Amino acid sequence: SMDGADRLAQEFVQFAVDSGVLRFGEFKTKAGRLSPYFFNAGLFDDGAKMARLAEFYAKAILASGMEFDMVFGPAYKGIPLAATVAVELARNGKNVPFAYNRKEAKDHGEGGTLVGAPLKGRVLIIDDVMSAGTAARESIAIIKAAGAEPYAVAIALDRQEMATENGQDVPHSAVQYVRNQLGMKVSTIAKLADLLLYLENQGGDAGSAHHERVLAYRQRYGVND
Ligand code: OMP
Repeated sequence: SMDGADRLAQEFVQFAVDSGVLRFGEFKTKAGRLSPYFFNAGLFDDGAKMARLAEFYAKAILASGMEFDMVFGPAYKGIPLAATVAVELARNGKNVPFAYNRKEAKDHGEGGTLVGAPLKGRVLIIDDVMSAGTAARESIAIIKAAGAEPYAVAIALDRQEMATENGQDVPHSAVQYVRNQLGMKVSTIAKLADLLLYLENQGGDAGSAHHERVLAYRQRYGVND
């Protein structure tokens, strides 16, 4: 039988499919891989969907038991995520400071590239997807440069595929690297394995065709859990 995390993951995959966020077809990933599925968090594009998305993040974060002093949203997609998750955490009794970065430094007014609460203590990075790990590395560098501790990462989807280092595939995922090499905590709502289980339970011709293609992709680029 399913535990709470598995059930939350299945509900989330269904929500992402219903919202058009999780799609099947042919997509090129940032690392240049041809993927049979793509998760575009930018398509959680109304208030109700954002609220529900934030609930999923907050549940996964609170269930993980990770302790943190503040949240950080990397520009651009991490900004609304971290903002809405901070709201949801506060509604659940955990009100923490919130910050985000700009992509370009401002040369007037308040200046600088960081906005919101000063980066300090144990920082929880909130982002959408981890594939090869490029985005996570950038956030970690920003937090360290500010003298704070990159403590944890919360993402919606762990694609569980090989990270890249200097353009080369390596035999571990970005999530595994962040956990094992950097010693950070990672909270995920769903992962590739949950997506495969979802497709398996879908049945039908479309469901099994998608399942087959996603399995083939995992054979080529996936890592073991
Ligand atoms: P990495 O920085 O390589 O870990 O890839 C994560 C980023 O890839 C995300 O922040 C997105 O910009 C993008 N992405 C998705 O949003 N959804 C996917 O399903 C796959 C990717 C991707 O390009 O790998």
